[in-house]
Amino acid sequence: MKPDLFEAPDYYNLDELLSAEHKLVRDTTREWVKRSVSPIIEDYAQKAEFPKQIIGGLAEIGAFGPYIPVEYGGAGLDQISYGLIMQEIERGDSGIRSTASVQSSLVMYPIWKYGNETQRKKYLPKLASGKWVGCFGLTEPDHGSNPGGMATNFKDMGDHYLLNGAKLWISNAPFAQVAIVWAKNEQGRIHGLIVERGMEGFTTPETHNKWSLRASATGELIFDDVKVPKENLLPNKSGLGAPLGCLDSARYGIAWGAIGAAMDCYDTALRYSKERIQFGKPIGQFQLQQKKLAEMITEITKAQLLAWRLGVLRNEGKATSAQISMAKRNNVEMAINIAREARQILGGMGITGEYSIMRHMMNLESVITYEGTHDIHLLITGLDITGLNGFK
Ligand code: TGC
Ligand code: FAD
Repeated sequence: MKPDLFEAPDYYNLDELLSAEHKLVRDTTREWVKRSVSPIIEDYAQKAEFPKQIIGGLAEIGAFGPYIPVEYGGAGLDQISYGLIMQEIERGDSGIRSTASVQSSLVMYPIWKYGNETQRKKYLPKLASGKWVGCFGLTEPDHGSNPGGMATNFKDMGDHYLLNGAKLWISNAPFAQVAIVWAKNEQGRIHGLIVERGMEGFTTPETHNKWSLRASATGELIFDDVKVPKENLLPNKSGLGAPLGCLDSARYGIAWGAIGAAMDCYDTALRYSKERIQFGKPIGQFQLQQKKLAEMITEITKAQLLAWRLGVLRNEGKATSAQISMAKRNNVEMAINIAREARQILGGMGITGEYSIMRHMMNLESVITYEGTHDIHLLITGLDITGLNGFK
């Protein structure tokens, strides 16, 4: 792969909206990505393997629980810093951002928000330091967009719960030490359970043959009469709103992350357009290529403004789930379109692993599907503005 020469576009001087802490967090993450992700990522994507050696580095830059309080091992940062960390990591690779998103928003967040103090003290420091990696089991083979229909269930056996069922498409599953699992009790109410690797009857087979997120490990969670200690139930929230609350935080992170992937594609295509000569001129001099590049920077700038404003609203505790859906949907579509256009600017070179664009483009096919598909987020906006439910 070519050396990482990334320079971030900032067409509207958005840096002026960031605090000194935001810029420090962003620049530290950017440097770490250049040093620890860029040199190895293409190789790991080609091998379809998650680079486990970067877990310690992710913990050191504060990517595991950026907004979790310091007393539990988190970085105690605000929502804009969290977003900037996701942006910079996804600039390197969406699969690496996935690992950080899942750990922070889908594992640490529910333990912090819905767990008790004993659970917080037991799990959060281990997760923040990267000693343990977690995963989040909501999706099932027959329940993807409609998680409320889930079949995974647990029974109260007096001194423990008995868990049965299966989850599919779970990021980090093949190597995670702990899983937050969403399951129905005998009354059909959804609860979160903390399931640890090693519990009898719990297995995590890996999902192979992915053309997307190849540097992220994906798998199943299978529960065959797993005895879960009663103290592993998250006591402070139940119902579908509990897992959806975690998704709000992760979807917000993706709205920023997608900007990172788009910026990398744009920056690569811009540089290439000035260096590649055809018909005696740099291809960047041709109007058709300028149209592509000008539209890219316009869309990136709009996405940056959307994410920043959403971050301000989240810092004030005012962002709605529907606002988060709009940003996730818009920014991921923006990124995938830019990846496709940028790939064309590189001509044949665009399909090789010498450049990051094709990897970003394939990764974004997962990002546009997970955490709520592109269609589901449109329907969330539709419901919000009309009051009419288009899902069912
Ligand atoms: P609905 O009746 O609308 O709602 C059920 C209850 O949930 C509440 N609620 C929310 N609460 C918090 N945050 C949200 N975003 C919420 N949205 C809804 C709602 O108020 C209600 O509460 P209550 O108290 O009245 O019961 O539910 P529904 O069954 O009609 O479904 C709605 C729908 C389709 C929007 C929802 O189920 C959905 O978002 N589906 C998409 C599923 C999804 O996003 N799955 C993601 C799995 S995790 C993943 O992909 C991780 S990838 C990680 C990585 O690698 O980065
Ligand atoms: P389906 O729900 O079957 O949807 C198929 C199509 O139908 C989509 O186009 C969808 O938009 C459309 N559709 C569905 N319902 C409607 C409707 N009401 N109206 C109109 N159109 C509709 N899940 C986890 O729980 N944890 C994870 O860590 C995780 N990681 C993932 C990693 C990867 C790489 C991938 C690909 C997925 C991951 N997922 C995870 C699962 C992901 O969240 C689901 O794939 C996603 O929610 C969609 O579910 P589905 O694949 O079953 O598609």
